[in-house]
Amino acid sequence: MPAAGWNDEAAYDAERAVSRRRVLQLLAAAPPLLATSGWLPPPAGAQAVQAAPTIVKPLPPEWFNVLGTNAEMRWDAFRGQGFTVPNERFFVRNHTSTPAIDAESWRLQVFGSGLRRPEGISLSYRDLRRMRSRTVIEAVECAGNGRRFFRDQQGTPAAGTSWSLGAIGVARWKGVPLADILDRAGLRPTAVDVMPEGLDATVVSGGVDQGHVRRPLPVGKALDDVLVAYEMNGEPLPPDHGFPARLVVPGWVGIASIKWLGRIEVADQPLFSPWNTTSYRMTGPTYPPDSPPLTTQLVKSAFELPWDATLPAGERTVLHGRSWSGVAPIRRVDVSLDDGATWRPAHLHHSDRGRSWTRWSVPWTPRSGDAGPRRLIARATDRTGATQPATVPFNDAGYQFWATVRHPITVGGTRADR
Ligand SMILES: Nc1nc2c(c(=O)[nH]1)N[C@H]1C(S)=C(S)[C@@H](COP(=O)(O)O)O[C@H]1N2
Ligand SMILES: [Mo]
Repeated sequence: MPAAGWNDEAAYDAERAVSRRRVLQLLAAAPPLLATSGWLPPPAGAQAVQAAPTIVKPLPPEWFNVLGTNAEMRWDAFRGQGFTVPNERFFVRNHTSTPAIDAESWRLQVFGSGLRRPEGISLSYRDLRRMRSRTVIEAVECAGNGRRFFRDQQGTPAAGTSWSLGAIGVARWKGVPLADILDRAGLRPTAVDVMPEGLDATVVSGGVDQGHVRRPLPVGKALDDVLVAYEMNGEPLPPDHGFPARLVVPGWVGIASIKWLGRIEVADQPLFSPWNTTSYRMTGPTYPPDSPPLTTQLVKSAFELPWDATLPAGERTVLHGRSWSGVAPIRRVDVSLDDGATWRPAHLHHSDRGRSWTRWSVPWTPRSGDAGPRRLIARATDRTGATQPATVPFNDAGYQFWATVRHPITVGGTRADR
């Protein structure tokens, strides 16, 4: 069993059956799989919904908001889904474009001054799949998830992709512990940093080529719980999510979980890249110039409800949502139905006892006296006692908006009124 608290096998099996059905539909609609690469071409007719050409999978607008080269999951479309996010609904964050990689010729190079022999080792896809595997349920969440609320709730827009709360997904990942790969490569006790690098196109920003997407991890984290994943929810990694192999770095900002892994440098001195120096650090009025690179994600919550939903008065509804933290499991969730004036505890889903998210619900029967616009708020607390604040200090790049989000709805008239 996975270490991270998978307790909902029935829901998992149901999801897997659905995704298998979906694959069969795709196969029926599309040319045969390119057997060696696991590449799944988009089904016929997908062009109509393929708004971001840098992403390979279909992005139906009822499941995704497309934002530049990225696509966020719509929380309103996620109502009633199981614990994990099916691959076809998982958000995508691409600095450039999803590459097509042939698994037969693919190699993972592990090298550097932190190894007994600096030339290191080269692993094939088959080598990787033959090593001892581990399966975990973990979230991947973008550091900028919730960014638009710096503007919408606090009046200060931040630069970057204007995510709502949908730049998170939870999946069941299978792969090889990075610790085992480093062990096989001959890690020296003097090793300090481990830098995974992607095979997607290099990133050009302001006319300067920044090289391939890469970001160092301290060796302590690399040896702790990091996975080199090759399966996502029981299928080979989809092209958009890092085929043939990606890192999954539990609890940390999504940029740490490098997709389309090609090289891992292991060094006996600190390593640097634009992604731990220029970006993915806090900068701005209240932050010191030497703020450290971002690591763990903070507490957040989302309702599985349309923005500006209308709920009829006089009818019982059950509000659903999820809360998560990269630091510790969720201990409690409080919900306000009146913009923060009063709070009631949400009912937590008993089977969700992991490090990734926790589902919750709150029953509510709005009365006719409640008619009109109002805001719903969910506020989660994790087991370290960290509770979502009402506001957070601004930072230039809009990272880590973990304040409570005020979700607008309207209570309509009773059925008799309408
Ligand atoms: N090689 C590579 N790895 C990458 C990225 C990328 O653009 N290239 N984006 C990162 C960011 S910022 C995030 S949030 C996650 C998103 O993972 P997903 O697209 O599978 O949801 O991948 C990370 N790994
Ligand atoms: Mo990200």
